[in-house]
Amino acid sequence: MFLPIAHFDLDAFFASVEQKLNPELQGKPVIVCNVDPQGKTVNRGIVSTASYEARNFGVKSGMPVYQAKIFCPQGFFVKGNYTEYQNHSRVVFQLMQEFFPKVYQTNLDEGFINLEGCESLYPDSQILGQRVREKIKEKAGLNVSVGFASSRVLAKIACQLAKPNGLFIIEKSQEKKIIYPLSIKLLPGVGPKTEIILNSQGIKTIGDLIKNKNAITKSLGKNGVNLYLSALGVDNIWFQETKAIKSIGRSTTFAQNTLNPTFILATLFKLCEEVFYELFERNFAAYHLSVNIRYPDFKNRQVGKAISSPSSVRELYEQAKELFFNLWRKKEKLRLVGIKTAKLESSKKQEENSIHEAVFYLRKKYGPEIIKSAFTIDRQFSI
Ligand code: TTP
Ligand code: MG
Repeated sequence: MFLPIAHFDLDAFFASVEQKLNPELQGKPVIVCNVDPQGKTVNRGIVSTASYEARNFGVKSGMPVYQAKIFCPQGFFVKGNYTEYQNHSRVVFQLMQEFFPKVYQTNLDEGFINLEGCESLYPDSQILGQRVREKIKEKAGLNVSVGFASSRVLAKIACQLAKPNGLFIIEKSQEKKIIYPLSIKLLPGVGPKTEIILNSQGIKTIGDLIKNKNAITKSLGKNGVNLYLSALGVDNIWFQETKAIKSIGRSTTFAQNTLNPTFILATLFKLCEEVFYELFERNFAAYHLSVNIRYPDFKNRQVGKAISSPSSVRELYEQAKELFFNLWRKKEKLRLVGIKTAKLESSKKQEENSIHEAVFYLRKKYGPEIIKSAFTIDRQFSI
């Protein structure tokens, strides 16, 4: 049977890349943590993702690392390697683009394939889904789950039902039977807060949500309308094909709270480097910049401004630094610093960018540590 939309999502993505690169980790509970600027995992950080072996112990994305260590003391806690994740992601998406004309990346590790018009080429979604899974395993060495359905939202739900390492197809005639009894947690757009609100209204399943249209539009407004459409399997605004990346940012939680400006600025510089090279890679010009800080009591402050698109890391950093000093009063300890660029527009690569290009390729090939600004060397190691 042919279905027009496929959704694919790599399994335990960061952890699977770590397991692939280090065979000793295969079959083991692996927990990828965000890392401090010295490259060490920190108990104060959070879990980026956990391998399915670690999930059996209750470890989840977003959990504080210290808690993950309580749940799974025998776990292998590894620091992330974003460059490797980007490289693996690129292999997967290039492969998909070779086979299919309409591939839409929605995240580093997930995307849709629109197969409308391809019915005679790929008449059987079951066979196609297995081929996609085999190809990704063969070329990228990673497990992927795939869902097929008549719309994007349903294909995304199907993909969750396929996990881990599986294939799930929701045929048109089976939609209600499959979707209605599912927990609202599986409906895209329902996060922990929305779940609490819906539960308080006695709404636990997607079927409940459909029966309570008025109640949810009252409690959730526009989001309620979008959720209602999703529950019906209709692609609302969240699923439109043009939905593009709106911002690119990075943040770092310090290993210890710090008020050392040299150290904080070196960290800010490193974040600027990462963001700058991601903008460069994606061919984006950014026209808005914001800086955020978090205090030890978890209070956050943020400030932003319009910028002319930065043409070097240094330029981005100088603007970020200015914003940072608008926010931060010396003598205040900080827990986290972050930057975000937004108002992104596609830009043409310029010939004069050859230095950036050279640095970019060195970073891609050998990792971000291969070439550093003198500004960050040494300064990062003193708190
Ligand atoms: P997900 O696709 O949400 O999760 P996953 O690939 O680890 O596991 P699965 O899809 O099998 O459920 O996210 C993709 C990657 O994004 C994930 O490997 C790590 C990163 N990530 C974070 O850094 N923090 C988070 O809170 C989440 C959810 C993901
Ligand atoms: Mg995934």
